[in-house]
Amino acid sequence: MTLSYEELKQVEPMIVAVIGPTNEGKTSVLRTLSGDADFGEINAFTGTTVRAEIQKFYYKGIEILQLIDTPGFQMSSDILENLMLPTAHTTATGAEAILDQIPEHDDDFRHDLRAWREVNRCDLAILVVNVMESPEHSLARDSLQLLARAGKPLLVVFNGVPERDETAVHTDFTDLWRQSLHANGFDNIQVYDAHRRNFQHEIELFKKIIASADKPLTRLALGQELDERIDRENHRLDESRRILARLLLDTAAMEESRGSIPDDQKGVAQIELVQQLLTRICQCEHDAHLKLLQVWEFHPGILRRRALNAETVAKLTNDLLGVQSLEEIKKGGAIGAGVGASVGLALDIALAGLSLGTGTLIGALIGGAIGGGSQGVFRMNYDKGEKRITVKPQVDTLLALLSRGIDLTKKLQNRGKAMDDTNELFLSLDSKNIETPEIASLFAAHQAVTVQQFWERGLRWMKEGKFAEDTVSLELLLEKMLPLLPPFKREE
Ligand SMILES: Nc1nc2c(ncn2[C@@H]2O[C@H](COP(=O)(O)OP(=O)(O)OP(=O)(O)O)[C@@H](O)[C@H]2O)c(=O)[nH]1
Ligand SMILES: [Mg+2]
Repeated sequence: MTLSYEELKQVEPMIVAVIGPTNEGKTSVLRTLSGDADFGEINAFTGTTVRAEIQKFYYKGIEILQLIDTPGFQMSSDILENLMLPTAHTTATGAEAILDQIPEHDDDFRHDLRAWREVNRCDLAILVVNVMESPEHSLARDSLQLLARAGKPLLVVFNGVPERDETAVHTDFTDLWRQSLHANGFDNIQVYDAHRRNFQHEIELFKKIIASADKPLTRLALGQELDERIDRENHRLDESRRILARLLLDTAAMEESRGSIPDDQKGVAQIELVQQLLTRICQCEHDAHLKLLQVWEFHPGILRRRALNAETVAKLTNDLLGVQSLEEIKKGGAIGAGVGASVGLALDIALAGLSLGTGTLIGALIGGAIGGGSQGVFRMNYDKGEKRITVKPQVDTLLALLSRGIDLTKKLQNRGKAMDDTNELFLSLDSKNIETPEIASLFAAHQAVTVQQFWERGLRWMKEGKFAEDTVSLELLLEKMLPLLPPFKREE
């Protein structure tokens, strides 16, 4: 059901106060959740946010939600003590009663006062806690007790701020937090990490906010905004897949060629041509990465590049196939171009998902771009008549580009806007540095024993002429790997 304009005009924004002990990541969570990298002040000291700051959310131009960042609690223990004093006369209840116990003109209580004013007027309070720290320290413990007395609907967000001391052992206090919260009557909990953004968690967090909205029209508008949020994420994923497919198509179509090369200069010319080709591929890859950064709205400065060069490509080939497999093949008599062909073939088979060459548009383009006799990384051709050398990228290079592209996309998708730009993002071809588990395991699978079987089967098929050499696997790469960036489902 869509809201009419008349209904939309009647929507009142839901008021949500984001609260909690100081320095546990309230402002960070809000930055990542809103995708607004400029929101608020963040730093490693306590008392960073000094006054309430509103982040507004809109649906079709109508304000539907306010998330209010607040100064962190610092004086919970004192406030709780005041509340327990026999002299603490108050007729007020809930958050009002707590506000009554906070001195108005005492500078020490300035932050807490401003935060509790927001608690008092909100429809829902979101308590942000750091689960890397125990809930048993006094600020956390007493803040929970105060909140239990305030009687406001509470949604708890688990954020993870690791110890700043790099050598410290990181402990996850999630279970202890759940127990402490439960003991205070709070069971509405959502994990949402400000630095490692998880869009599924984001959807769940919004759903929990929506469930607490008591005005029906506001609830409807919030639900529709969530659907649009999911559409926006899917659109970014679509764009990313398109950018990567384009990169692969462009690269597959590249070649470098030079004629009239005497026999004794063939070696040098080959190296030069490969270098030219690599430079072009690197440029093309870099452009694609900049486009990805744009799609996910990140500053280009965050990307520390490990360029694709001859060394990294060679390393990748080695990563993929393992020295041992190469040795085996040599023993079997397949050397030179045969090895190259088998490399391509092994990849074809490994990645095929057993649906070979369906003759789609991509297939046709690639079929033309890279023909048979693959060399794995690059293919070199020497035309004796024209004395012409031609080099073209091969399937390993494409696999490397696509792996890095998918890995980068995932890293960008999962990078919270709260992380600052000095925190660089590394891309490399070393399987140990690949964060996307599916890609890492794909690489691992190549290195595993099964590779051996692929090789053997591939060689046998080739000998028996069952496997056409030009069923190049770009199409299969795209088919198999682009689904590693799956879309999210809209809510019902
Ligand atoms: N690694 C990591 N650090 C985080 C995360 N969230 C917050 N931080 C760090 O924790 C510190 C405090 O974050 P803020 O967002 O300023 O915390 P706050 O609760 O708003 O703090 P006050 O406004 O001072 O009460 C900063 O140094 C952040 O970079 C996280 O998810 N991961
Ligand atoms: Mg703050």
